[in-house]
Amino acid sequence: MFDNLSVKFSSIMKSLSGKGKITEKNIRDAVEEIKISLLDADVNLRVVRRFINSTLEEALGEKVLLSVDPGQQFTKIVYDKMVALLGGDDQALRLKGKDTTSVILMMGLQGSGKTTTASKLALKLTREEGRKVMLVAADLVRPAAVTQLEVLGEKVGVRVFTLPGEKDPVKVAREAVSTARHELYDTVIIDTSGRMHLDESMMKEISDVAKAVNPDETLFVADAMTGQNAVTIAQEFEEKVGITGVVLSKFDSDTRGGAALSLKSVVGKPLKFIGTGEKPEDLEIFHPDRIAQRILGMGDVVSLVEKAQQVYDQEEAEKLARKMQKNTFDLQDYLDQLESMNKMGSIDKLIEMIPGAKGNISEDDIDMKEFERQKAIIRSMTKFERSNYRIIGPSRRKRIAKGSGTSVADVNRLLKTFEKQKLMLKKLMNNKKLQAQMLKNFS
Ligand SMILES: Nc1nc2c(ncn2[C@@H]2O[C@H](COP(=O)(O)OP(=O)(O)OP(=O)(O)O)[C@@H](O)[C@H]2O)c(=O)[nH]1
Ligand SMILES: [Mg+2]
Repeated sequence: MFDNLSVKFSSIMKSLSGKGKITEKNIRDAVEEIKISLLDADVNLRVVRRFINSTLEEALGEKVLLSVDPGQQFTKIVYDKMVALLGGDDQALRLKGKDTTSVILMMGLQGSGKTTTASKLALKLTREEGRKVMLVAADLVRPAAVTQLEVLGEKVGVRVFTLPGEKDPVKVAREAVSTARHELYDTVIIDTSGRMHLDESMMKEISDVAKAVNPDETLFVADAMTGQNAVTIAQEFEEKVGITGVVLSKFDSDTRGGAALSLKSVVGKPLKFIGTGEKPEDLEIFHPDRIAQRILGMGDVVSLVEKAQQVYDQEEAEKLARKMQKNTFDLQDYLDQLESMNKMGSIDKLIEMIPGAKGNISEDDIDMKEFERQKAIIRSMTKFERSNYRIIGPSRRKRIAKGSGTSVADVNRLLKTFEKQKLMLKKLMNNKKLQAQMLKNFS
């Protein structure tokens, strides 16, 4: 699954990577290509539109961060959007504690994978969470359905509840839950018969079962191979019965993946598991982030970008913090800071990292607009001047102004700003409590 999509995404991202600067046109072109790829992958049109619009909006508005390749930055935006599209965080089953009995109801179209998934889930909950699980054969339509579940139950070592001769699935389900309560099973998984969504009486039957046992989880099993259709069907089940989560079966199949990408967004219910094969072990928790990485064919790019940002901030901030503590922060440090700043100042960031410091240093002390001029001024100073700002008298100021193409007033203002900032930092550093907090941030 997603193979095609992944190849296309990789090539789109590659075309942007390594560029020092990304233009609006680059972004628009890339987004257009993403749109085509998603439509090719059979993703719901409305979902594609929403995805594209929000990606474009953010990518065009994004302040491309320093030290990060803008292509990577764009990839990160697309990745974040993709994770959100897939549901954001992992969604665990919402089951009650083991001291009581939780009910999971499986439903879905014929052949979607309900019975298989029920037994896979039984194995997972038993093995990984130590739950005591009972499987319930409430598919009384297909002749071999009960036997199928019994065979699978035996394979995974889980008891299968049956009521031979009974034709009403509501009764079987009810009886099973009451038996489970008596015999202290903490989880009941009810397998139901496959139904066509257009069949009203079948929809009523599953809805009756649901009402009778009041499930904690009603899992809709969608066959990944049904593509777009899975979305429409899920909506129908959601309306008629109510869904708490989706299991996407046959994820291992060679499909385009549109269903997986559309389900959460259209139905509004989280994907909880994916079926990755026919064996009982082949059930995985659905991780939106990992799937997104796979779709984007990006391996570790995301964490790399995040790390790069982190390391940068951490190292710079640490260095600066040490200087601040020793009160040796000089004009050269100030220049380093200016040079390593993009729109987001390191000093600003540092201030934000220190709880309580924000009000002590105002943003006016670090006027963003003056950065370029300030950099030029400091670059016109000698090394000695940079580390001993007090010696910069009138004649030096005149020389520096001339060298940097600014005025003496500009130089005066810079020195004033710097002095003020240094004083603020000193004041800040004398505050033991803040200092302790700051050191804690770096440890
Ligand atoms: N490759 C693969 N096959 C699967 C997966 N899940 C189910 N299957 C296969 O799909 C077929 C149908 O699975 P069932 O579990 O019987 O489906 P069902 O929804 O219970 O079907 P009915 O009870 O007839 O409605 C079986 O051959 C399963 O082995 C999966 O994740 N991957
Ligand atoms: Mg079945």
